[in-house]
Amino acid sequence: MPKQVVYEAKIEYLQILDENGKLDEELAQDTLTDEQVVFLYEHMVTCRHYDEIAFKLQRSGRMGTYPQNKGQEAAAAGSGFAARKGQDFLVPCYRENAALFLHGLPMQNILLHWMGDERGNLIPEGVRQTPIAIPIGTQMLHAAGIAWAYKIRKEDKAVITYFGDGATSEGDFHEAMNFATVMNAPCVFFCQNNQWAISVPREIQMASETVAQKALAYGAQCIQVDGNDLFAVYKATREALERARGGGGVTLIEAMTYRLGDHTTADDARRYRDEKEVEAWKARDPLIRTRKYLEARGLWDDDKQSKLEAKAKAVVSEVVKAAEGIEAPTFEDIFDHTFAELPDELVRQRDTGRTSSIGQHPEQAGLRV
Ligand SMILES: Cc1ncc(C[n+]2csc(CCOP(=O)(O)OP(=O)(O)O)c2C)c(N)n1
Ligand SMILES: [Mg+2]
Repeated sequence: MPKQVVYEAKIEYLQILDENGKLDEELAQDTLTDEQVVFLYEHMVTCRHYDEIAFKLQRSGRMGTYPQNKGQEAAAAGSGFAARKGQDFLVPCYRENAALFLHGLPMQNILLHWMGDERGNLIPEGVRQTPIAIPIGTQMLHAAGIAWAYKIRKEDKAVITYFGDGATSEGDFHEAMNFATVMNAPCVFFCQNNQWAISVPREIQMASETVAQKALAYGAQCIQVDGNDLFAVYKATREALERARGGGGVTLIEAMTYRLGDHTTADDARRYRDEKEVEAWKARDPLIRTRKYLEARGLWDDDKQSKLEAKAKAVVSEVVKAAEGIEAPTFEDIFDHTFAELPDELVRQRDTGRTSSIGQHPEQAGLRV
């Protein structure tokens, strides 16, 4: 008997707004309105300014490390905009500021986080997102669990989780994909493939040609999109979320983008990255592309740009003031946010400022037991 083909697949790539700001009108139908594109452009410019200021805060010793989002704003903003605020749940990594702010995270929270202040991780009531995740990959498991809970509760909601290309080489990614697909949980996996995992380029980190195809092994749907194209990102994400909410399964979206900055402020990408590659991607900058599109439609000009930049400056300056102006944390704060009822041992630690849990005998430390 001749061999048979038991599985065949193709991966689609979606681009709607090309690098010159030209739109494919047919594909763009039923996507973003002019008003929405203007709104998202303004948001992306504000986020870019925020990113630059965060970088300066670190350089001037006013903040710890910071991972710049620069270059990836369309991937974050377009996908975040496709999720329904206050309903769908965002489970981020650390390069999705634009999505998190769209869903109501106060902008100072991210600065506080990187200033080492735990209050930056306090998500306000009603804002549906987890704090940013620095351990690579862990958040995807949380996303699969949240999505499963939505399914069990029969809630008409979906989850979108963000991660990088490097994270798909972690076991957590595979476990989360397997769990979400087996449970048919309403979960969208959004990979920001920015081509690098610190100093490791995609091609020496994985042997698969695309990240998207990893979905096939788990029975998920997948698509690769131009991650610097607001329209493509928005369309693919909205469709994936709608499908997920309707019980239609899990989707892995691979957004092709680029990290224009260093990995973090602790890195110097010039040591391992070819400047020509960076220059090529600068030409695909999502902000430049979106602006070209708006200008061609008569919706944007230099005057609007300078007004926007002034506004972005003012907004970010207030945010920095809020982050730096917050009262100093108290010693007791570290006991406050984990337990509903503090165990006796921790009550003792809080009240005495001393521990007996690392080998100190309470009596030696002069503590009451
Ligand atoms: C579990 C774990 N292993 C290693 C690290 C160190 N680390 C921080 S970022 C990073 C690379 C992540 O690359 P990618 O997933 O592509 O995200 P990107 O930073 O490019 O957005 C690594 C290995 C970590 N934070 N957590
Ligand atoms: Mg990466």
